[in-house]
Amino acid sequence: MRIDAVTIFPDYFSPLKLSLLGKAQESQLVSFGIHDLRSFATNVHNQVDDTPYGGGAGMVMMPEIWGAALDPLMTVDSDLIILTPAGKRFDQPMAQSLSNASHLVFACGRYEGIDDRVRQHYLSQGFRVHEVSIGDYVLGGGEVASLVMIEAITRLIPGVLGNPGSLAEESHNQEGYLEYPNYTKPQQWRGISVPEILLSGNHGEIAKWRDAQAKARGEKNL
Ligand code: 6GU
Repeated sequence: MRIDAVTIFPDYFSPLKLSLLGKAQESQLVSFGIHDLRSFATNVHNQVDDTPYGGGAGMVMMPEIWGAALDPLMTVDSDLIILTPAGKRFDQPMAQSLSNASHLVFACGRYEGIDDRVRQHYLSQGFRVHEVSIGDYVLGGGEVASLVMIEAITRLIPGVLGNPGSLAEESHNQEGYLEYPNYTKPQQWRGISVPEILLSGNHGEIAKWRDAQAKARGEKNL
């Protein structure tokens, strides 16, 4: 998979070289391109935003500059993802679906967002365009949201996780129940014992116990 991101803060993406994402890149399962929106600015101040038509607080990112940055990236294989708190909420099914894409382009809005004609234009040209939010709170921009999405999506690409068994166990849980609590050595820590059932070797009973625990955890969060 190819992933491009357009941002006025390319440094936000330096964590892509770490850990799972760094390894995925080394093994050529994914490649990243980070593009500085400001390099497409045309006026002397390298301005990328302007005041909103209709008035109001904040600034809106200008469409010409986004067009200049996105045109060379978009192909028939591309999905354009526009990060905005007003977008559709990112979740595991969306991550699953986007993990089958061949090219993702993340447009990281700042300020009050990107002039809506950018979305309208690429949609009208037949591109797949998704406005996405990662949750009901407001961030300073789409960079951190892009990182969240990139990590969730990339780990679903076959070969990225060292142990594919961890993906199989997650899909067992797709009704929305969170994972059961986990334990490792030592068997006693600060007076707290590992639940007896996990030492029993009875895999059927262990699976039942874990399902019940996962359910109880899930209900706590509803
Ligand atoms: Cl994608 N952008 C911003 N600015 N805030 C957010 C968000 C995105 N998702 C949740 N909050």
